[in-house]
Amino acid sequence: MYFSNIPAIRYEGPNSRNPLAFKFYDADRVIMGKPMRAHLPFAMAWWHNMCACGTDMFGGDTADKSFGAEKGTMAHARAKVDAGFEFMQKLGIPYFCFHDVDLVPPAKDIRETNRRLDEISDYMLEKMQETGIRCLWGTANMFANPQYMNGAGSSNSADVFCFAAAQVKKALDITVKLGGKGYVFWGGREGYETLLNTDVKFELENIASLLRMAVEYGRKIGFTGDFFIEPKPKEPMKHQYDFDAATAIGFLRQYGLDKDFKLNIEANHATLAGHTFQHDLRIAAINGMLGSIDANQGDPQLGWDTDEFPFNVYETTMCMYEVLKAGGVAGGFNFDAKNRRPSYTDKDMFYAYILGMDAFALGLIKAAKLIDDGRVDSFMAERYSSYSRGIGLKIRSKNVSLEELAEYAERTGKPELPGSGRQEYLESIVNCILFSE
Ligand code: XLS
Ligand code: NI
Ligand code: NI
Repeated sequence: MYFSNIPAIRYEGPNSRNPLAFKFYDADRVIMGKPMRAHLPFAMAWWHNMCACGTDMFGGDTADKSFGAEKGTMAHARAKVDAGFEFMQKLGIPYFCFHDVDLVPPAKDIRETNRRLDEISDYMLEKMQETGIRCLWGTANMFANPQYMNGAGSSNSADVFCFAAAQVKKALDITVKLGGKGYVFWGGREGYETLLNTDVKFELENIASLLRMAVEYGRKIGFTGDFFIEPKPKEPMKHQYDFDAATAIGFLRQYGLDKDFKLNIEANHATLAGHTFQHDLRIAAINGMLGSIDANQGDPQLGWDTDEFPFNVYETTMCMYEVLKAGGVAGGFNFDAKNRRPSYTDKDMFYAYILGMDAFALGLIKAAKLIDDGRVDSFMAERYSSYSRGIGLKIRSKNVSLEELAEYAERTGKPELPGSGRQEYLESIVNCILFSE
């Protein structure tokens, strides 16, 4: 036991003062016909929770995640598995997500790294069978190794491209072995710093080739889940190709990848793109591409991917509103989030997940109320009601020409103003729902 001072975390309700209890996440509570656990398939991100120790650009580790073993060894890799499963069990988290390099220390030789991955995934499978915890998605880290300085699929080096292919192949093998529901491509360094040295079209074509080969190989070895692109506009590169949901969807369609891919939308990435989290969720959903969610939040005062645990209930409410409207997500809610650097103790790891899971549970409760209340939805329906009759209906049924519309306009004269948007009224409804029982 690595967290022997931490009990299993239970639901105690909003009045509980016990920091090691859920205040809102009540797994069995039924909301809109489904228990919370079914609405909110949470996942633990291996990299932040089991690996990241608080190092930043100005200083080293604050947290100790050696779990009693020497770092960089297979004993440490196994200790992380033990600690990770204990952590997820204590919180009732049903899934995990991983990068290849989160699981084992990479060796100098890729064959040895792959052997280590085989070994650790055998051990993980045992733990999965024992606990019932499952894999949400896997991915390959193709951004940390210096060889990826110019990207993986977008690299100017064909040899680097091959190495990336080898990594994707192995990460897919391990994902399939662990029964992962999805496979993610976050284009870590798929982007550029300057157009003076970058052939954008060439790089985009190469990325598409890598993705197509991944789909072909994945299907061949029996992967039936979704592939995901995780859009992000910047960081580490100045320009990243998968800027936002709309851009990624355009790319997938252009290269015929849209049948196999959906999107993994991360809150902090949407806000870095100058959108709200809700915006990117909506764009993904209306295109049938809302696959999975990286649950975190950014900081409006900081311009980078701070990957904070979600705390802002307005945001989680609007997220869950989109998710409920979309009929749920096929994937899950992966806490791609890390403790703040000064929150470095074991307890903080639990507090962070309790905060995040509660923030989403509260978001779910409030979003269901918003839908049930109906005022926002009925205002929206009313707002477009001129299209449900007469000339509007003709426009909707695409059963009219430009000439006919022009004639109609001349006949009716100047149109009336379109009706108030009532934004402040709607915002006050949201506040009433958020801050009443
Ligand atoms: C980084 C990304 C990363 C992906 C997985 O900003 O969010 O953590 O989710 O590679
Ligand atoms: Ni991120
Ligand atoms: Ni992410």
